Amino acid sequence: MSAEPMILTAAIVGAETTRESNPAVPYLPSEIAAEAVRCWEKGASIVHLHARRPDGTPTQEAALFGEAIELIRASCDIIIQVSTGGAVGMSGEERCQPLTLAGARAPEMATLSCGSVNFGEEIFENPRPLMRDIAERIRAAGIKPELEIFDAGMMDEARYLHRKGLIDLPAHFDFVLGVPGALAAREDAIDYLLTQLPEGSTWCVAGIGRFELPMVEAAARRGGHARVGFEDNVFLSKGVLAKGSFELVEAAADIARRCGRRVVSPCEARAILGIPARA
Ligand code: KMH
Ligand code: ZN
Repeated sequence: MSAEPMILTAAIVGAETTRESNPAVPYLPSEIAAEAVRCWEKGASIVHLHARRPDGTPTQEAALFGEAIELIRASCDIIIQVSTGGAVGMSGEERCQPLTLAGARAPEMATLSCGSVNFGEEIFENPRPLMRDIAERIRAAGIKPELEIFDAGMMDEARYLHRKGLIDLPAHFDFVLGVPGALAAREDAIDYLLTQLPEGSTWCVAGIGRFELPMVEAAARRGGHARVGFEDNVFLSKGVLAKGSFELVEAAADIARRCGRRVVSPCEARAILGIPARA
């Protein structure tokens, strides 16, 4: 019997990590695209995208996402997932700009945060009207959502969105664990969230900071998928900066294989997630 497939997502930019914490954080579309391709070479089948201005400040400007997406697609078939979370303090309108991209620049997936949460010393605001609005826009664009779960009650909010007819279930969930102020990166947190997972759903874990790689192993052992990259963590090991998110993808792929999992291609990941195949 062949090993159970495992999808690796590379979150290579984010909105918070800067070159002060790791000089290899990509800012320009060309840098973002080159890093996405390196991650694909190491086994990532999804890239989770944010955008930056040349000075590193976060932006959700569609043109910058579009430029990066075109460059990525010129080199590989990795699944493109855009952020609708953006950065703390952005308006809903601002956050949703990448959903307007069409044709060769259209994303295949987009994140949908399932509630507000303390985010370090700040608040990542996702009041219900905004959450419903973003869900509606993702649906209208024909994009597969990834439901971002930062805290336990967000599993209930996912079901609320389903009752409102705004998302389909089963769905794909991302448990983002270890954000200061939110649900901790602990194995028992994953186990609880799994008791709340709608039947037939797929799930991924993104561990923040030093919990990133341990959470890959926890997910691998439980049949889940995993996300790594500079958005969540910039260290390969204690005190050792990663040269790029690609090194974290490589480490995650090693962990997956050691746990008896098979790291899948974007093509197989599309089939698992119910995303149409690309020509
Ligand atoms: N930057 C965080 C405030 C997402 O991409 O959907 C939100 C975030 C979530 O990164
Ligand atoms: Zn993000």
